[in-house]
Amino acid sequence: MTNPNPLTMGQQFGRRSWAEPWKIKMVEPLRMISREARERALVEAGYNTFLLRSDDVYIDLLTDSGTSAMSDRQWAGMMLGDEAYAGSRNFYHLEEAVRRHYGFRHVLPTHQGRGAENLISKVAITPGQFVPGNMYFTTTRLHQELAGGQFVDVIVDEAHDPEVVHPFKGNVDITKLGTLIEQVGAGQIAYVSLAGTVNMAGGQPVSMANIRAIRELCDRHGIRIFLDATRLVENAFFIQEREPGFADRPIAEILLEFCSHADGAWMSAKKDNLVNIGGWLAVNDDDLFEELRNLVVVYEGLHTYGGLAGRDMEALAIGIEESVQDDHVRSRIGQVRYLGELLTDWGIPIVQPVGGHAIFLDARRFYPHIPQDEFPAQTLAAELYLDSGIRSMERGIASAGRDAKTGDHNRPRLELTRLTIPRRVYTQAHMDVVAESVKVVFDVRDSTRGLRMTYEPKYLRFFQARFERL
Ligand code: P71
Repeated sequence: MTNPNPLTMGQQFGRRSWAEPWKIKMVEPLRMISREARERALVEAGYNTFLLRSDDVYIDLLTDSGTSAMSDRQWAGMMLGDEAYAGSRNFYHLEEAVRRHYGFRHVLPTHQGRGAENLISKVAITPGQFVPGNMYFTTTRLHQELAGGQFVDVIVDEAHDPEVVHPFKGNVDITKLGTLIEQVGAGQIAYVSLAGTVNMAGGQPVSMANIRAIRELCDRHGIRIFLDATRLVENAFFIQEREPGFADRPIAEILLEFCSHADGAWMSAKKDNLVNIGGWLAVNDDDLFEELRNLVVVYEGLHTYGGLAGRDMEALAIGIEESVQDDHVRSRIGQVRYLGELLTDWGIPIVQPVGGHAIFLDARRFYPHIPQDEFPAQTLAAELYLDSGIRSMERGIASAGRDAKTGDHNRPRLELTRLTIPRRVYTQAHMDVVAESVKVVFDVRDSTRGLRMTYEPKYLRFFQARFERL
């Protein structure tokens, strides 16, 4: 039967459709294995999606980290690698791109984000100091703790509630930050650790007004602000969209202004910056840079390569340029929203509003009958894989680890399963397949049982933990 009144998806959602500002030049075939084979693969992986082989995965939404597609210009750049041990020309291109778009004076390459986190934590934290931040990120907090710091969450309360709609759920609560400074004294604050967007809150942004207010407070107390710039370009998109006065400003300009309020930034270039591997650390202060430049040779490599090949730095320099283009960011976040709109329309509980890089399924509301100690978000990730071969990531009690003092589980309010969208990789049709699979798993939710952890590693346990069905 023909549909008498066919509507495009854009029309169904009451808006003009957008399309990607690129066309496809090369394709990578996908493989889909049988349900029986997925069943076996899942048991072998201990119900942990990190332990699956990617050959057994159909649509891989584990992460947007290092999984993006590079452009023809970036691949051409790979051929222009200057693999000199010292002073590679590609380093200078990278340095120039970071200076131009993030505005910081001194730049060090690192092998990826956590390499930069290690360096800044070691240099900027004195053991016993506190590090206030807008919600934790796993690797960021661990490096802060390994350096003797104590992370303190100062994000607005709204961030912990997946149902509250707020335009800037990544904001720091200025009162919480002010109270902490009063309680422990400014000298006991290592720095403010500010991420935009906030990954664990659902990819939620920080407003320009908020960073201005943090700057003002910190200036009064002589406290530094360091940014986690991993998804700061996406953060700038939300400022352009939602904050009065920014609608007509290009994303590149907003990004630069945001960074101008900070003392430095670390970056996992595997996200916004459109490369498969890489990171960087950038600061303004000469003395601080001196220390970092000395330390980078211990952990990463000489200060002009930091663990990266020349070709990686070239692809990264070009990736930075491409990543700040308005049409790129609009279509990237548009695709994430498209998936979010479908799921919302079908009544599936997700974190609202939809953030920049992923859809976060709210496993608490998805599986209200599974207690948090039975890993509802981990269960949901396993069920999605079983249904369709889609790989997602747990972001709940398993990711939160244990309290260093009591040894008990940390029990985060957010118990989420993340469907993370790589940049420039999947099509709208893939998003349809994903939405349909989530719906199938949702429809049989009542008969789904939770998991028990059978193996627990000491550090970042979610990566290698094993589970079995209850
Ligand atoms: C993501 C990742 C990659 C990841 C890391 C840890 C557990 C699972 C997956 C990495 C980030 C990030 C932010 C905000 C620093 C890093 C570390 N995210 N800050 O979301 O999101 O960067 O992976 O390059 O070392 O899947 P790195």
